Amino acid sequence: MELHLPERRLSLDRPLVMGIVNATPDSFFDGGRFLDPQLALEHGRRLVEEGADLLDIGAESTRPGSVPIDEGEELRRLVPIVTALAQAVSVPISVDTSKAAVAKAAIKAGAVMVNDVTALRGDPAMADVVAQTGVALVLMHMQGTPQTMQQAPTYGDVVEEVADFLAERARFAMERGVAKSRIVLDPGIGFGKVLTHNLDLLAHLRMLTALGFPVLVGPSRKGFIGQLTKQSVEGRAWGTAGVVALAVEQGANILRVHDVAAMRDVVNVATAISGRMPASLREQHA
Ligand code: HH2
Repeated sequence: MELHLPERRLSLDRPLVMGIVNATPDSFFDGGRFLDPQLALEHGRRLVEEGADLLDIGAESTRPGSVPIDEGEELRRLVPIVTALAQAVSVPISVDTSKAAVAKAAIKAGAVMVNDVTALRGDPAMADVVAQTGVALVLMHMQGTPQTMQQAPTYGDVVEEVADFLAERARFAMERGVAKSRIVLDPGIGFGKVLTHNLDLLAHLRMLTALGFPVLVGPSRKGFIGQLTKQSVEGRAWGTAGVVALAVEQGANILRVHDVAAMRDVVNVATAISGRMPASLREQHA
């Protein structure tokens, strides 16, 4: 399987690690650390040195209860960082935004993927921006909005509902001109889900990979890991490692994480054991 980007194809023969760069004052883990473009640039560079296959740059927190920011502020935070990182690193750059104008400016600055946590429901102009520029697109499931999503999330069968939603959003994107080879699906761990919803989705990730699109999973240091381990955000790397290993075993293609060096190792080991190591690498180790 390959993911098509504007000027290159990204092989999905092995699972990829996407490193997170949050240029926000309020993200739940790294808020305030990389708001300064120079610090964000250094952080992104470090993540690539640690083995990130892609970077995801966001300027608006979507943690539960977060306050939306306006377009001007998002552009001010994001564009300098995308510009600097696109020149500094050779891995593809994704932008975590739901606003078409922000996506457009970030693509002009060098981004080749749009990570839209609203799955094209947030801004009616987003589908055209993605289709016309030929960038890749992450469609994520979320019940409600970040402001309200954790108040009382309810599902009949969470796995079936998320799979149906993602299949419908992929159809919508394709109707609007986004090529199938550019679409990635994401169950949206922690977005309008209680602990059991997250666990059901992670245990049945195969139901999502069966839809025929690459699957991205973003469990990094999230609240459900805190519930299971009783750890604060700072102490959730090991819990994240557990999720990442099992997600690889279940067929996940892209793991979105804060701790690239550690999760690179977790992904490599889980990839080998689950029989997903590319043939060329297997031969080297034979
Ligand atoms: N999770 C977060 C943000 N963006 N995008 C996708 N596709 N999937 C995810 O699971 C996902 C996402 C939340 O994590 P983080 O960016 O660390 O926090 P914040 O939203 O507070 O900036």
